[in-house]
Amino acid sequence: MDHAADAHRTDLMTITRFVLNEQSKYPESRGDFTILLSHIVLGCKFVCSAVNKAGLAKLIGLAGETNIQGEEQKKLDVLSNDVFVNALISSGRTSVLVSEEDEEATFVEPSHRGKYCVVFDPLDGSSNIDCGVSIGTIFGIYTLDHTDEPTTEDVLKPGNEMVAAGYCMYGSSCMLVLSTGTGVHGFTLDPSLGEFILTHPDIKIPKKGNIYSVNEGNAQNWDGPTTKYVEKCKFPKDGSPAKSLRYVGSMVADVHRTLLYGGIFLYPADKKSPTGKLRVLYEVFPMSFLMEQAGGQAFTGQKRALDLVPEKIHERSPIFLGSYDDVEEIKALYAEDEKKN
Ligand code: FDP
Repeated sequence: MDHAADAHRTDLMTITRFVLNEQSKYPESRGDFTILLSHIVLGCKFVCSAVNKAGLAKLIGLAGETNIQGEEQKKLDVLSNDVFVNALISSGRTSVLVSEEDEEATFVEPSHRGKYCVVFDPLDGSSNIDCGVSIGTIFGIYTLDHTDEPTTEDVLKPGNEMVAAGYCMYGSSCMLVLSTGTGVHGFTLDPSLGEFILTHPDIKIPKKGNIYSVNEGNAQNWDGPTTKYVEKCKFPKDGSPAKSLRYVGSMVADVHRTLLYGGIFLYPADKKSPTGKLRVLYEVFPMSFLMEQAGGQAFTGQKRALDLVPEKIHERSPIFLGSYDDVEEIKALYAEDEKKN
């Protein structure tokens, strides 16, 4: 009998046990983060279940509303947003919530307030819902550093001040990837137990990868460094093999693959969208936080992504993230371009 394998099967490291273990390293901790996380986990399980039965339950299709970015909202987006807002408020551990689906930040009633601010995209990649492709929830967590009335300033902070970030991918399996600033850990939902189990401890992104991931349909509008970089991926002049292209069009899925296999994910600025498409607070920051914690890098075309200081809650930024060496290459091209201009 393989005792080690048996112990692995019977001594399960659930996400709650994992976070409690982490918490025990900080004697002053009162368990607030564990409680907050358990509410986020609940939201993820609910959305996972809704995504899985979307076709059956007629949740696919438009909800008949448009969100603040002018995009059509899907029924599942609306449902996911409601689920997360309710779960986060009822945790009693949050004061400010910023959701991709809500124009304004939500300020929690004083009776339910706590010391965290959560920024999130409840269902990212919504154009992929109707065809059953992987989608996900992305979140980032800040601490409230005062006891005055909370304001949006409490979340208009650089990503390097986040205390935790993660995403849940609703794919062939449901996986929650989390960092509390001490590495990146992946948990897979065991549907029979209804628990996220640690399956990918201490994820490290390969130093260099052989995949690039970008919407090449926008190529005619790219700037010089992005165009040169993608050209290098396809026609390398140093004798290295050409990179493979993989693009799901769902940030969580594209970033998840990049984290596990290495390579680079880019959503650059272009002439039509000079500030890029992806949102700083709940797309760029959490994914950049995870990339850095896994040993990779995240760059905006100008600076380290986590050093951006957003001025608006729905601000956008170009983003290049992934394997350390691959991001170094794009950084060098932007530096060269800056010297010329
Ligand atoms: P979606 O529009 O389907 O919601 O920001 C949202 C996002 O998806 C990301 O998940 C994804 O990486 C990106 O937009 C895809 O954009 P393009 O369709 O322009 O490639």
